[in-house]
Amino acid sequence: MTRLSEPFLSSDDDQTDGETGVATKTRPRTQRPPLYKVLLLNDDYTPMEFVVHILERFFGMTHAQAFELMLVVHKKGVAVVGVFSHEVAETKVAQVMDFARRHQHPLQCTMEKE
Ligand code: TYC
Repeated sequence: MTRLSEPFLSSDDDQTDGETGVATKTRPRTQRPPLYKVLLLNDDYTPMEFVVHILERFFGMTHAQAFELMLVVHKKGVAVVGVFSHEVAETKVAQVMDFARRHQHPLQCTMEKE
C-alpha cells in the first residue's frame, strides 16, 4: 500500500536556529495519516453469493479471494476486508450498507481505527 508522507511531514527538521547558525538538533518527526479497518459482520440471512459479490464489487477481489474471505466471516463472525484512509473507509462502509439495504439484506459493515 502506498503511504502519502509528504503532506503529513512535520516541518520541525531545521538543523539551525535561524540566522544564528546554532544547531538545534531537532529530530525530524514524520506523521502518517491514521488508517481504518473495514469490518464485515456475519449474519444468518444474507446470502453467501451476495457477500461474495460485495467483496468483488467494492473491494476489488477476485471471485476466489471474495469466496474465501466470505467463508472467514461466515465461520468466525467478523473479518477485516480492507484497510484505508478515513475517507475511503467511510465511503466503502456507506457503499456496502446502501447496497445491502437496497437488496433488503441485514448485512452489517463497520470501520474502526487500526
Ligand atoms: N452466514 C450467511 C449465510 O449462511 C453468509 C454470510 C457471510 C453473511 C458473511 C454475512 O458477512 C457475511 N447465508
